[in-house]
Amino acid sequence: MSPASNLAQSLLRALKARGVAEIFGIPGDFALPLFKVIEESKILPLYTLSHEPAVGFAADAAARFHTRPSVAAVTYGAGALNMVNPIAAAYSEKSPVVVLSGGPGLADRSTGLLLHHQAKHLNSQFEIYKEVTCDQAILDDPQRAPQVMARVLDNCVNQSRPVYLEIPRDMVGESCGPVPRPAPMQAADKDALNACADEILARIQEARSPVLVVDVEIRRFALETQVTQLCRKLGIPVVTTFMGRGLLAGQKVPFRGTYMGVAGDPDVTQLVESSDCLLALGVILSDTNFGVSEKRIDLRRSILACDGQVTLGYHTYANIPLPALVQALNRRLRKGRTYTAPALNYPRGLKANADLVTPLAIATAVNDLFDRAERLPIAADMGDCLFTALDIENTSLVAPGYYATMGFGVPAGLGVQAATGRRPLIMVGDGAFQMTGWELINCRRYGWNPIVLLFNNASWEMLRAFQPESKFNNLDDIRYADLAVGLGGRGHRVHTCRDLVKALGASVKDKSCFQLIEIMLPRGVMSRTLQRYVDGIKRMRARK
Ligand code: S1T
Ligand code: MG
Repeated sequence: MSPASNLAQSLLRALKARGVAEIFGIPGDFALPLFKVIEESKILPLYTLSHEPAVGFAADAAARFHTRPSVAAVTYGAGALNMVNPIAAAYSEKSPVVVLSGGPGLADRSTGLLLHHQAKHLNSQFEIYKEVTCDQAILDDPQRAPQVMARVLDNCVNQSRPVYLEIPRDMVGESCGPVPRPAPMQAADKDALNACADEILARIQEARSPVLVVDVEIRRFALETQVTQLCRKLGIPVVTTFMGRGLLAGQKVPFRGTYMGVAGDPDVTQLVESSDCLLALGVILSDTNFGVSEKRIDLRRSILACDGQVTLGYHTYANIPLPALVQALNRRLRKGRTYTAPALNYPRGLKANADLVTPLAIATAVNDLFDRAERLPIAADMGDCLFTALDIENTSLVAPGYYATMGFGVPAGLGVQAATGRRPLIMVGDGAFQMTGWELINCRRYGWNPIVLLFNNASWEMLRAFQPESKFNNLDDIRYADLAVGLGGRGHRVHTCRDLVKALGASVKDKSCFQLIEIMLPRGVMSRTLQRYVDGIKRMRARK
């Protein structure tokens, strides 16, 4: 238990005790007292950005890389309601973001006047955040606050989902007791856990072609080491989902690639869709993960371990947390089958010639860069840049692979650098860059120097792929590279593979500021994965 302090200090200490390492935020009058304590207490570093969506995306990406919560602090109404979309993405993709919002004080609530920043009711914001968080509270009672904070923050950690805390501005300075220490996840029932683990291994033993599918919960609960061990012991083929891209990167496991149904590598699709026993660990059963499949996967023959339970065919074991299950499986297993995965052939060796750049050339150039220089963590936005990332060797990556919101890329990259100190590679389309690319103006203040690959096809190309006749998909060519200097960075506009290799080389060397590599792509040219994705969707729709 830590020394008594005011409510905001108790909250900051409780966040730190749960592994939080930074706060992203934009203040406002309802949040000024809170931000004053954040800045003056120095309990956690504060990074202010320029627009609330970016605050949410940065905190989300930081939480994903930390595998621990991060914080998005905003003001009431105009701030918090501007951040609902990123928090919805964090909810869907199981990212533990703590939303701190300043709020009207008791005095504000009793004037009888409608308050600035207020929507329909004074609690409209609280009600709205109920839809995108797993727990919420307004800290309007300093006596009860420590227990309430502990409950909400522990739910954030144990469910790996966003939570919402509103701090009325007149509560910030109230003296408040220390917050109880973090409470661990509810333990599984021993017998149920043993029965579940035994049944899983029996099914795998009986199966002709079992396959292990790994997804985001494995990262969220920091289980990659244990799952790597499990992969080696099981000795069966391993694939990630689209959302799980980047998992087990660099680990010596029988990794076959990323399952993407009709959009993916046909060998991987065949492997997964013909398996008679899929062990899916920590999966999100989403359309982007499993919906684009030629032959619907028979989930009755699958073992689904997610959301703290395990479903096998028609029955479910409740309250089996994934960490406990992976531990139980590892404890039972000695070295099992041996399975050697065929080497994965990622494109390499881009010719620095006058050929126009294509998405595949970008992936090839990045693989060459990672081989030559250093492997950078990737933050990708929604658009063909994300599908292009499938041709980049499996590396640590954050992207909105399921919720699929644009605007994630640039702020997420800033969040990754703030959280890890590592230089990120950001991949973003021109449409998405128009939404949150401006956040690069915050790099100089914090010494961030991302390398940004901007796919400039002057188009909402992913939409054009589905509806080519629509003119509204045409965007103007803004010459983004020319803007870079004004934003505090350096710009490179490239048309040919030679330009691209040169710009990447120069960018890796120049660590003094962000590098904006604007890659000109003709409309209608897309990555092979997006092409397969679009063709597959069209085929499936035509069949209906
Ligand atoms: N608004 C937001 C915030 N997120 C979205 N995903 C969309 C709208 C819909 C949408 C797409 S893909 C896409 C839009 C507008 C175009 C993306 O354009 P750009 O960033 O330039 O990338 P590219 O040209 O590679 O497609 C998905 C289907 O929902
Ligand atoms: Mg575009």
